[in-house]
Amino acid sequence: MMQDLFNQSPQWMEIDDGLLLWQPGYIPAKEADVIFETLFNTLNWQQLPVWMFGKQVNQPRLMDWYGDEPYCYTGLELSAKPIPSSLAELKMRCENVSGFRFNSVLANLYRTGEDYMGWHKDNEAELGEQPVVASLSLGATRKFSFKHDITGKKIDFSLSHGDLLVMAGKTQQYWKHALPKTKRVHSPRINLTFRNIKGKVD
Ligand SMILES: O=C(O)CCC(=O)C(=O)O
Ligand SMILES: [Mn+2]
Repeated sequence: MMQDLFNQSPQWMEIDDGLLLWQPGYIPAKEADVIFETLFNTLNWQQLPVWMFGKQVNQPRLMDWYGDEPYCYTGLELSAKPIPSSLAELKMRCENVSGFRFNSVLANLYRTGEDYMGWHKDNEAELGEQPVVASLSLGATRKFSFKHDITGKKIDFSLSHGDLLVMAGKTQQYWKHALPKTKRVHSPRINLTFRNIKGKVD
């Protein structure tokens, strides 16, 4: 928040083969409370099935999606649909602080610590060469982990209400990330990931 006030450029953090921007408390708590309530009550949360090891299973979380372009994510074909105003404003703020443009948002709702996201990369072809993903966290604090493909190095973040974490550079090429299960969390968390889907180039 201080960086906004003084209009300084944000502090990007270099990691081995990657680039992160972490802004804890980027959305002030009171405002984040209102955003959480609005999104919790108004988004079209669905538990979607995905194919895993030849079997159809329900994702261990709920999700919703909006974007200017279709997106093929974990085998799901998400069709284009306009970004609602509640998310468009947040998208603009993520663009302003990161200096990157986004045209879509994938929203995840983790109902309790039992909901999670396994190790993966956000590296679908539609995201281009060096995908930039801005992740905004609301609600319960959860651990978010990175693991380097070659060295096995791990970096853990504790993502709390209002925190922004932008992944850029080669992060999606060399690092997997995950939101592990935990028995310690009993309240919901919403995560918004803003992405830039490249349209079909004919
Ligand atoms: O919930 C999170 O913090 C991460 C979500 C994520 O990695 C994704 O949507 O691809
Ligand atoms: Mn991801």
